[in-house]
Amino acid sequence: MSVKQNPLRKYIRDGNLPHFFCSGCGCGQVLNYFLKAVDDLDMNLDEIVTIGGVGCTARIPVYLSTDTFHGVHGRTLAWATGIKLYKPELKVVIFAGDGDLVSIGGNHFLHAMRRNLDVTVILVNNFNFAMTGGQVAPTTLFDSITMTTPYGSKENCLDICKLAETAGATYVSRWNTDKPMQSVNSIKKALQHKGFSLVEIMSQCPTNFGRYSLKTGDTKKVLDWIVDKSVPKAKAEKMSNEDLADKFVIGEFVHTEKPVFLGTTVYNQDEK
Ligand SMILES: Cc1ncc(C[n+]2csc(CCOP(=O)(O)OP(=O)(O)O)c2C)c(N)n1
Repeated sequence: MSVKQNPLRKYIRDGNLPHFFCSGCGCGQVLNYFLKAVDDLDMNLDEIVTIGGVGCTARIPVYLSTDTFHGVHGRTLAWATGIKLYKPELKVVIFAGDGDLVSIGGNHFLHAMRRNLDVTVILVNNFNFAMTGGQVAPTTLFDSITMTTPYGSKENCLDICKLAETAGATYVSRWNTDKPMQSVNSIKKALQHKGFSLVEIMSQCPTNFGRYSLKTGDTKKVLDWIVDKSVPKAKAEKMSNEDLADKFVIGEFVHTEKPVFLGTTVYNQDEK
């Protein structure tokens, strides 16, 4: 009996499987959505550079057959800026966890959006610092119990899409791992977009977020929690701020055009 191989397998870097994600983690789903988008758009992997900092999400590029930069925590946009200024023709895609992007990497994130740097950021928001064992993150909900907030977090949770909208990102959307088609479509739009694009995908982390905050390691229960809290944009527009306080609005928030940042001098290799 022959086993039919997943056609997206051709984009996976030889020799790097099995992956290191925990059972039930959403990072594999997000990797799959990205590859589906690349395949649908018939993109040439030689023209894509993928970047990850440090974290579970940041490890996604390690499995891809693209040129890949896997570096240090929170500095993905600094490398992306360098790569884009040197070779603007490359498509640069960052995979970042919420801690990587808006905690240690927050300042880079803010200024890359302000400049409208031409990169795509795929953010996996699992509401905690997962790789290091489930510490509180800027996306952790108020009063949530985490490994470092045993009495509940007393910090307000950051809405990353709202921040992106305010800071000047030109494509912004948010989905969850229960919305595969919407996620793939948004990644496709982001990859075709000229300017700073952000696709946030809320994702289940049963191992740490589930265990500490929801008192369950059951993947379905963690995903159900995310789905229950997700409100489509059209419905949210009719709800009060109070009712939306602990909800996550999903949908497309920004899709616009603005000049992109190319630095002051762009060297073309032929001109050197
Ligand atoms: C400069 C630096 N600070 C802290 C760490 C420790 N560290 C490694 S991964 C991580 C958290 C990752 O969380 P997040 O970015 O949300 O990604 P996730 O693992 O949840 O996907 C931290 C704090 C590090 N490796 N380098």
